[in-house]
Amino acid sequence: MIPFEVEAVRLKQVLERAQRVMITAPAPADGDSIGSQLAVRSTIRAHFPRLDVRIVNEDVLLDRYRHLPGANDAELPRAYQPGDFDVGIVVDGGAERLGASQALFEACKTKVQVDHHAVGATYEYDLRFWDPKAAATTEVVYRIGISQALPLRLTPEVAQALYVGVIFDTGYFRHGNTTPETLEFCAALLRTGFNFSEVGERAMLMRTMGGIQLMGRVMAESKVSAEGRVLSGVVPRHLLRSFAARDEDRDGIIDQLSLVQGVQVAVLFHETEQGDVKISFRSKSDFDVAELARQLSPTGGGHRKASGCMLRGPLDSTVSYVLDTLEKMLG
Ligand SMILES: [Mn+2]
Repeated sequence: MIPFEVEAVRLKQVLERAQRVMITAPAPADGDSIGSQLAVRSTIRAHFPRLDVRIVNEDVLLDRYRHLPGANDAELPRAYQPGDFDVGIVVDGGAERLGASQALFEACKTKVQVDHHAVGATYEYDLRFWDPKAAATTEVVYRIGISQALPLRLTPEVAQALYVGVIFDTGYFRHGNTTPETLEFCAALLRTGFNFSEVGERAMLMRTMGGIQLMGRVMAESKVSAEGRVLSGVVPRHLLRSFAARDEDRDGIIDQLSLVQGVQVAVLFHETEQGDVKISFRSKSDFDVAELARQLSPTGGGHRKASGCMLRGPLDSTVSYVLDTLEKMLG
């Protein structure tokens, strides 16, 4: 693994002159986003104890990540004004997707990106730590941390934050983005001795009762199309309400759908509070779902095997439109 030696020296110089640093991520902050943010904050605090470093995200952090040490300090953008921070660091996704945090980030004198997404890299950053081959952004953070300029102190607290990023983005080391380097990096994390079984279960596997009932219903009502190549599930608002489930309870449903025999592309439609439709894609073939997401929406994107986009409602016509588009692209 090649550390980001040159970039780390430059980041160190920037931080030496800084006063206040914001670490942000596109919404919704997932396991990789919050894991990366916590580890970046620890590294900066260890080297520059006088610096004021804040984690600022558009949405309230999901309950499943609250057990990570320091995660409860994450703040909302409304607590700040543009100009409050002089260095902005965006992790795990481009600055163009920052939503309510965007204005704060734009006003930073130095804009830094730490990421592994292959697409959405049009934004002009002052400094960029980017590797599309990294399984997770936390792997990129770890590599910054093995530089001589900004060495990371790998405590059990930091290790579990980095670990959650990797298991989230690799689906517990199942996806093709897992490399020998990923496993070597995780070996270093496990040597710090944190309870990886418990940390992983809480962040990834635990469900509320309403969540598991919602999952059951969506799967029972999932529909096959494109001659059996596509399986899609729909989560309308009323269903969420009837099980007293929350938005995040849809997590994991798409992965389960994609594991049905013969399915090449799985799709999950999720109606938002505002009546928009959030769509997730998983590909089990060579079909590039990042390209599909980009075709459907300018803000869509992700990875070849896992992507997503947001479209306007109403739900029913959006479902037909997306499934038709997908079927045409599949040929
Ligand atoms: Mn990621």
